[in-house]
Amino acid sequence: MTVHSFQQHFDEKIDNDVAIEPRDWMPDDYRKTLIRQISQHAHSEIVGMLPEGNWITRAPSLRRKAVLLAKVQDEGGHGLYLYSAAETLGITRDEMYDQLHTGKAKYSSIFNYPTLTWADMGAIGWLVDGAAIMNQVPLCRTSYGPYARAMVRVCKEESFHQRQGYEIMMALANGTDVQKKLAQDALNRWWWPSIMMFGPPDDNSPNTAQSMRWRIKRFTNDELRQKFIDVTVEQAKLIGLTIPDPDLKWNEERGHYDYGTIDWNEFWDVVKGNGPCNKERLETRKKAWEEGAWVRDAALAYSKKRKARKENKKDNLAA
Ligand code: BYC
Repeated sequence: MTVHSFQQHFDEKIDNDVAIEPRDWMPDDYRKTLIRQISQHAHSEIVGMLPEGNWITRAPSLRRKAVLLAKVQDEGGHGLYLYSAAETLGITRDEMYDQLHTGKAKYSSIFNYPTLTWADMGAIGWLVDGAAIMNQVPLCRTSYGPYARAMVRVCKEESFHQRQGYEIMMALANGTDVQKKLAQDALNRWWWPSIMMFGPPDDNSPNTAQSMRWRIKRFTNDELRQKFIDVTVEQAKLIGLTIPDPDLKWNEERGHYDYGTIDWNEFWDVVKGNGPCNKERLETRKKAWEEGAWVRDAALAYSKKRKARKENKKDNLAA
């Protein structure tokens, strides 16, 4: 086959919603885009463990502690499925970690904000995992097979995460005045960063058009943001909390909520590394990597020893 016919075959698969698999021919830029998106997604899951991990020892009851611990462990698992999916594209895990630690690879802006009170656990589950589900359910139909399959399990777990967050918010919103204030304060601080999670507006998103053509992305950033706002506003009403956006208004003609102006300067500032916790998050990940060196060395030494033992046995049998 010529490169031209490889390309044709690839295009036909994309057009007919046939998944692209690791051994299939794919354009270099398709591979590069997937490595970028999947590895950044994996990094987001791993860095995303930090803001909530910060509250495990301070959870208000044993039940809350067990649930939060399970959630944070799930995020670690999501990171691992995603690193594995990215590895099928020809990048190693060490290379991906290196890109994270040197600041070459991004991770979601949302995890550069601090978790100040217990109510932030509710807001993260409700809003951040809610936004993640909105973005990730369509990714179950993304064109690259290993990424799509990883997303199916991730979404099932994210759905539990979103509910546990909303349940925390509901309990606080129905609690004492102080608890209600904590819930409202958490919503005030997490609302705008959560709607920024969907990425820059479509007219300023360099990757969207091509990723939509390749069916890596099934909806644009603005489409997903709008869907999220429409469902979340109703959820806030249900528990008596107020979305901190005075311009939020139902638009009968569009059949959607209109919303206020997003501070994109803040978003780009956080993406460039100047958010409230960027340095701390990266330092924590680097420290974990350095302090885990002995575990990696021990695992490698053990596997080498096992291999040598197996080979010895084979030689003895052959002799
Ligand atoms: N933060 O052209 P665009 C989770 C970057 S984990 C930082 O629209 P694209 C969870 C973007 O990378 C949530 N950077 O890009 C975990 C690009 O820069 P590069 C993570 C952002 O890729 C634990 C530039 O801006 N989810 O849910 O077409 C607990 C231009 O953007 C952000 C995923 O990763 C951002 N928010 O669209 C709880 C989902 N947004 O790479 C929850 C998979 C944009 O060219 N990823 N940038 O240097 C995606 O769906 C897409 O990659 C995005 C961006 C929608 C995020």
